Amino acid sequence: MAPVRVFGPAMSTNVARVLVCLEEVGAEYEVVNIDFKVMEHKSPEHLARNPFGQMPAFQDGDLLLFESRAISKYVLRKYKTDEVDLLREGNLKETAMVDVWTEVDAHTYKPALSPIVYECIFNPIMYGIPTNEKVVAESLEKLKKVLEVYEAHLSKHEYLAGDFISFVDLSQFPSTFYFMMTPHAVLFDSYPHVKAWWERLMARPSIKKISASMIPPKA
Ligand code: GTB
Repeated sequence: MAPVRVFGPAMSTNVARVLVCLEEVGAEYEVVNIDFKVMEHKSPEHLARNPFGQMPAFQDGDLLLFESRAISKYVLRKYKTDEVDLLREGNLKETAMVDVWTEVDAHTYKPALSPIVYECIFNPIMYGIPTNEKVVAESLEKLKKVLEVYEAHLSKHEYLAGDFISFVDLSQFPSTFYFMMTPHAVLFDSYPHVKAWWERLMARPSIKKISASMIPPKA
């Protein structure tokens, strides 16, 4: 059977989210690069895969999907085994905690952290646009409030949804990885349980492998 296909560059955070899930479950997959710089994501071919002209898109036979969290969940369900169940769907309470922290990731953590990544990494390195320090300062204040909650939570649990690795931890890896490349990475030193959680994630073979292909190209 043909391997599943992921459309988009690994250096894109939403693509990396899907790739790390594919690695965790040991699936065979193919990455089809989509060239940002020539706006290939807005081409008719890519719009047929993702009508919003965004990355990633995903293909499994005649099934086409977009939205990285939905794709990741499809992957984790398709390749789930008794040993690897990263959505914890066999346990109602654990699934609920995965859902809670997936919402936190999408609506609280990422919105606080992403502007810092754009301003300090993507804009200056890829597009030669200088960092807007006002945006960074405002986002850092928001991020500190989020990290205070994470610190309290991770002082009681090894991972976000409980004492088990799950999709939500993997989901937060791509933007956190880029944040750790910014001059503001030292912020995590003030939150020792968050820092230890991050180090546990970075020790995973799946994350080591995908993060190696996430270095942004220079403008
Ligand atoms: N909710 C969607 C999902 O989770 O899949 C969001 C998808 C999304 O925003 N994808 C981005 C995209 O396609 C790429 S990942 N943006 C183009 C567009 O919206 O037109 C985020 C990203 C953006 C930019 C860089 N960069 O400059 O290097 C890297 C990563």
